[in-house]
Amino acid sequence: MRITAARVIVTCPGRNFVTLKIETDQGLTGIGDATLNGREKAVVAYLEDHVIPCLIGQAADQIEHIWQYLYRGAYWRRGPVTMRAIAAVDVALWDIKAKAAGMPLYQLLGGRSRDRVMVYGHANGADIAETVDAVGRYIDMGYKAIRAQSGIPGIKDAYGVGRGTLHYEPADAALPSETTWDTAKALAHVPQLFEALRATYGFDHHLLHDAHHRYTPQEAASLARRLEDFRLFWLEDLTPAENQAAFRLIRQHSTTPLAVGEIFNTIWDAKQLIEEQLIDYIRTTVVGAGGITHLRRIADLASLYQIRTGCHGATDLSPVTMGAALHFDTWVPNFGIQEYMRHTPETDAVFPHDYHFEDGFLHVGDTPGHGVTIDETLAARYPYQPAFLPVAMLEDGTMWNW
Ligand code: CS2
Ligand code: MG
Repeated sequence: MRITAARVIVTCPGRNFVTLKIETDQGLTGIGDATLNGREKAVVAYLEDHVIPCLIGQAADQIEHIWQYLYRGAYWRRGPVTMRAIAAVDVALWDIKAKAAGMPLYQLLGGRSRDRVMVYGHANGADIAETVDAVGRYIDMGYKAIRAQSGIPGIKDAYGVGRGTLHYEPADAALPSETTWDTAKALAHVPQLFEALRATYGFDHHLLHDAHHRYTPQEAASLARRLEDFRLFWLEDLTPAENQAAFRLIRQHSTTPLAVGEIFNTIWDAKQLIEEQLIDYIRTTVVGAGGITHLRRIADLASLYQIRTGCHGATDLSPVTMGAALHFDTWVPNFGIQEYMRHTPETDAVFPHDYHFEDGFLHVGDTPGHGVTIDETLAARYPYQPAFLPVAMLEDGTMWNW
């Protein structure tokens, strides 16, 4: 089976998505997600100018060979743009291979390790009271695990507090919107949020929190220790992880479980974190870390150290990624949890899929392939809209980590 054509479909049903569609000489097609929030057009160009010309004529069933060709052949290795382009090709080819085999993708990976996939949703509010109510709504929807983020007194546009009750999209302007940060105010506030949540709902539900790279290692260690009594499922992205060794300090002071990795794009970004057991969950994704082929390698390394997967699943990862991730989650032995920020009805209409949510779990479908398609006619009705992620600054104007 040979690749005869490939094209990039950009659509914006409320937010931008970049999808690669690969066609073969046996009539089978496959799709992969290539969305990089705030930098979508960079991946479009990388695919159209530097990847697709190399795919035509290649054997569609040689997934590993093509992965190695695109990774080693680029010479300039790694990075979010390159690895998302490779991921899109990889997932489209796995989709085709599973269709050719007449089986859902999870069967091709090795079959079920579980009958359903535990997910967590995003509850947020302008203040503690609103966030407590929002968590209650997620409990009423059946969620077993809920991420809680609240506005922080004195901080403009604190991370994770969206507009509206269910859907949150941070890429909100044609140029980066400016938000502020103040670590002292955050360190004083976050423990109060989880004290209120545990006092209201007890310990029957998993609670998670995303620190979104805002703290220094010492501040991160302090927060992790102060939250220990509230028994979080995880504290995420506590401190920028370019310096993987920084997590040693956090580990020395706290047993709060740690999750990192949504912005990682290869195994090398996490190797030290995993080998030194500095984290408990690895957040790398199908779209962000080179597709199924590479994510499988990361999960296998993590399993040697009893580290579990916790794939990122924000709205800026398309339903194609969610679908492929669910097949991965259904197979991977060291599964932890799957993030599930619901897409809007407009997005779901552009990307018909066979997975469904029930009582706090996502259930993968059994359609051959990854179970997600794209309605190209509908997609064409939503042209690309420039959208940047915000930037964050300290109150004196110092650039910080958004
Ligand atoms: C967040 C993301 O869901 C999360 O854990 O870190 O929503 C992140 O802010 C976005 O994916 C950025 O585009
Ligand atoms: Mg995050």
